[in-house]
This record gives sequence, structure tokens and C-alpha cells, in this order.
Amino acid sequence: MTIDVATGISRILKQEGVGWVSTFPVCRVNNALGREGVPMLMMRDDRYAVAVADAFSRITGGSRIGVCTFQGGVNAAGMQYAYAGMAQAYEDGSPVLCITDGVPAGSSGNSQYDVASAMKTVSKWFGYLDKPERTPELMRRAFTMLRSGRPGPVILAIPNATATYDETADPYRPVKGWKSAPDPADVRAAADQLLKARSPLIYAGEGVIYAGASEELKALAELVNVPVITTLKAKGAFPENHPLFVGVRGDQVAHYLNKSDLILAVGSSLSPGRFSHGIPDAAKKTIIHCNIDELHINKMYPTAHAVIGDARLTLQALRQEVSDRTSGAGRNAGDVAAEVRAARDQGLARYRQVMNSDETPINPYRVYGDLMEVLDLRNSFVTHESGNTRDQLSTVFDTLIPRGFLGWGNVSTLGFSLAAAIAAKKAFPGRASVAVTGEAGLGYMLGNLEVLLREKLGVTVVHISNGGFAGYGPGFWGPGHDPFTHRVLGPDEVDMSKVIGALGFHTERVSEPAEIIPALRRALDVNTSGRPAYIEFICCQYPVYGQWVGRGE
Ligand SMILES: Cc1ncc(C[n+]2csc(CCOP(=O)(O)OP(=O)(O)O)c2C)c(N)n1
Ligand SMILES: [Mg+2]
Repeated sequence: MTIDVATGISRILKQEGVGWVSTFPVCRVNNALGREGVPMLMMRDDRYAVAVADAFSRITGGSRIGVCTFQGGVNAAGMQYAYAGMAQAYEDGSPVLCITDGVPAGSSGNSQYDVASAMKTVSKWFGYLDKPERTPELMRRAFTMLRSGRPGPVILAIPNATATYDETADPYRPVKGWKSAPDPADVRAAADQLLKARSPLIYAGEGVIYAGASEELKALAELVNVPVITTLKAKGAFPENHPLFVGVRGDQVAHYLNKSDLILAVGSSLSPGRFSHGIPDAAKKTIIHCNIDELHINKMYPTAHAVIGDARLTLQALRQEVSDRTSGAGRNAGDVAAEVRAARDQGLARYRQVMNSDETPINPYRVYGDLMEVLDLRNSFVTHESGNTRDQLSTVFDTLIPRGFLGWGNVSTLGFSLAAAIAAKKAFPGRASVAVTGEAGLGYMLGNLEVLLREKLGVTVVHISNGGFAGYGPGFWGPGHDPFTHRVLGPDEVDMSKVIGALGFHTERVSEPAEIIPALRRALDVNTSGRPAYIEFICCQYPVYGQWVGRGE
């Protein structure tokens, strides 16, 4: 049967199990999506259209692919605005599919902005559908890229969505996605080193979550009796109430990074960035780097042994190897758990204290502590914003299940938390979904709040309201780093609970610590009937949190 390209793409998306597509109009595929019965989640700007789909892929560990559409072609206004979302997805390695209009034949080279070169800088693969018959081929390639290898965004530009082709000529079959197992010799070498090490440390990255390898990580850590840290993006890959869990950041993590003689990195690029640890004295440590591809091997630090392959297959192979060599006994290393507990207790003491604080304005840690008390940590989703909420939550929030918390941001683009909380509601409708933000993140969100009302998305936005960009101002911790660009109108001048309440959200404004838990309970309660909530907690500025470890040169 002869169909147009837009219809073909819509049908292929259905075959691939895509349940909805986020969008900001216009995109020529959208009408076909509508006709073919693919629901669209219409966001209020193009960046959020990308971010919601991106977050959906992250939260489902790539097992369900987020798809978005936005404007492109000769009027690439939407694409230019969406670029921020794609850049963020690319930076963080999220397998999101972006579909846009392509520049039609005969129109190339007319605009100042060159679509193809711009898109290539933010994608794992940029496809241009230059002939309608190639629709199945390009969609197959797109889903192959999305489901195999190192995750990253795929962008498909469609210059002529109304061109037709014969749907039966090359029938589409869904793409399975493929994994690779590590070279057994590399696994043996890694096991050798691991069993010889005095003080090894497991450094787990988000690849563990994409590989669905949390159980395998736990099994290996327990067998070799080795402490575990996770990256910000991998927070939750290892249960944070486990006796071998050290932390994401803070003094206890620094202690272990410093004292380790071997780092077993799994599913992490080990790229030192603004929101990750460096490896101190790396030249004196043995770095075993287990990664899905070679891009990150010997990056920044000399890799002693690389184990290239899927994280789950790698962890399974390592565990088998260690088990075979030790007749199942693993590595005898003394009471590692007791030492981890002592280091954690010491590292977290000052945060645990303020989590019980009765001071007003409210200490933000009191909100986080109460949030942990109110939520079922095995059946809820929390995410942070850029700013102090990221730094503080990643220091103290106990994550018990993979993606019970979404840490994000090799670079952290303000406003992403709302997209993440929406995506979490779509992925796990039965789970409470909470975005914790400051005023900067809130500013980015405002235009998109209508979406939650329209779509009946029972999400709670927790606002740590402190009247400024708290990391930037002067205060008791010192002069601050950007004192001239710190203050915005705060809770004394603007009542955001009234502003957002007038939109139709359930809102509250809380200034008493004793009111935090009841207010959170009411918010989560209205969420269950599909009504979004916004709670403004009048907080002090308190930019205190666990540090990242430097490379120590
Ligand atoms: C798109 C974007 N632009 C700029 C920044 C830099 N930035 C990071 S946090 C922040 C301010 C955070 O202030 P607020 O939201 O009030 O949170 P607080 O630190 O006070 O809790 C800024 C400007 C960013 N992360 N993303
Ligand atoms: Mg603030």
C-alpha cells in the first residue's frame, strides 16, 4: 500500500512500542501521529519537548525510548530553541529520538544557520531522509543507534513528509538492540588485579542503569567485599542503604577515593567535570575501566585494564571469574562494612543534624529529611534542579531503587527537573513524582506548568524559596562567587504560591518546620487524583553540601 512518509514514521513508532510523543509545534509528522492515534504530549516550548522525551529514556534506562518532534527545515526556529535540550541529552548520553522537518531539496544553503552541521554536534547520529522509500531503512538505523552501544540522541530530519512510498516493499520489523560481551582475557586480567588490590573501590556510572545491571553490581560488590560509590547520574544504581554504599559525594567519598589503590570503574566515562569526581593521584592507582566503548578508555587517566562491553555482561563475567578463582569465597577483606558505616556516619553527621533543625527560615536539609520520611522510597521519584538542590540532595537523599532519584547533568541545564518529573509520571504513573527546585529552575518552568494541568499530571514541585541564587551570594560561608548576580525578588516580595495557585495548582506556602510533613502529605495526596501541586518552603540560604574530589595535582 502507498503511504506518505509521515504516516510511515508514525506506524513504525507504534511498532517500536512508542506510546506517546512529546512535541512543540509545528512538525509535519504531527498530523500523521494524530491520525494514526499516537498521543502527543504538547509542551510549551521546544526545549521542554526534547527534555521530557530525554528524561523518559533516562528514567526507563533506555528500555522505553522517548521520542519528540519540533520545528525544523527552512524555518528552524523550533530547532534552534530545542538545541539546548539536545545538547544536554548529548552531553549526558541519553537515547532520545528527535524528529524534525528537514531542509527540502532546492532550499539548502539559503539560511544562515546550517541545520545539518548544528545537529551533528549534538547527536550520536543525524539522519536525513532524502528518499521516501528509505523511511524503513532510516528508522531501523535510528532504533539500532538508540538501542545499542553507548547511548545518545538520534536526530532524524524529514524534508518531505508528504512524499509517498510502498509500505509493503520493505516491511518494517522492530529493532531488538544488541549488546557485546567483554573479552574473557580482559576479564581475567581485571580479576587478577582486583584480587591483588589492598584497597579497591567500585566507581559505578550510569551505564550500570542503562544495562539494567544493578543486581549484578550488588552481587559483585558483595562477593569481593568492596565499597561502592556512584556518580551523580548513577545515583540509585546501588541501593543506598546497603552496608557497602559509601555515597555520591562528600567527605566519606573523598576518604575512599584517596585511600583506594584500585578503582574498578563500571559504566562511567570517568570524565572529570564540574559535577563529578576526579581521581586523586591517579598515576599511583590501578584503574580498571569497564565501559561500553573505547571512547573513554585512556581519557585523562591511564587505564591499566580496559574491559569493553555491556556493563551487565561484564559484571556477570567478573563475578564468575572471581568466584571460580576463590571457590566461591570471594575476597576476604576484613570488616569493610563497619569501616564504611563509620565513614558515612562521620561524613553525614553535620547534614543529619540540620535535617532535624527547627530553625526558621527553614533549613533546606529539614525539607529533604522530611521528604524522605513522607515518601515511600521504593515507590517514588525525586529529582533535583541545578543549584543547591542538586548539591544537597545528592549529598543526603537515600535512593533505594534505580531511578528512585534522577541525578542529571554533566552540565546541568536549569529547568530540567520539571521535564524529569513529568517523564517519571508518564513512565510510572503509580509513583509519587517530585521535582525540587530553587527560584532559577522555577523561572524556566513557569511557561510549562499549564501542561501538568491540561494533562492531569499529579506532580509535586517543591520550591526551596530563598530569595536568591544561593550559591552566588555573600553570607556566613564567605564572600560568595557572584555577589552582583545573586538576589531576585524573594518570598517577602512575591507570593509564588498565589501566582501558581491561580493557575489551578494545589499550592501551599510553608514557613514552619512542623508544617513541612503535613504540607507534603497534602500535596502527594492531591497528586493521586491527577492534580499537580506546588509547595513553597521559605528557607534560609545554606549552600553547604558534600564536595567533589579534585585530581589533586
Ligand atoms: C541554563 C542554565 N543557565 C545557567 C546556569 C547556572 N546556574 C546554576 S544554578 C543557578 C542559580 C540557582 O539558584 P536557585 O535556583 O535559586 O537555587 P539555590 O541555589 O538558591 O537553591 C544558575 C544561574 C545553569 N545551570 N543552567
Ligand atoms: Mg534560590
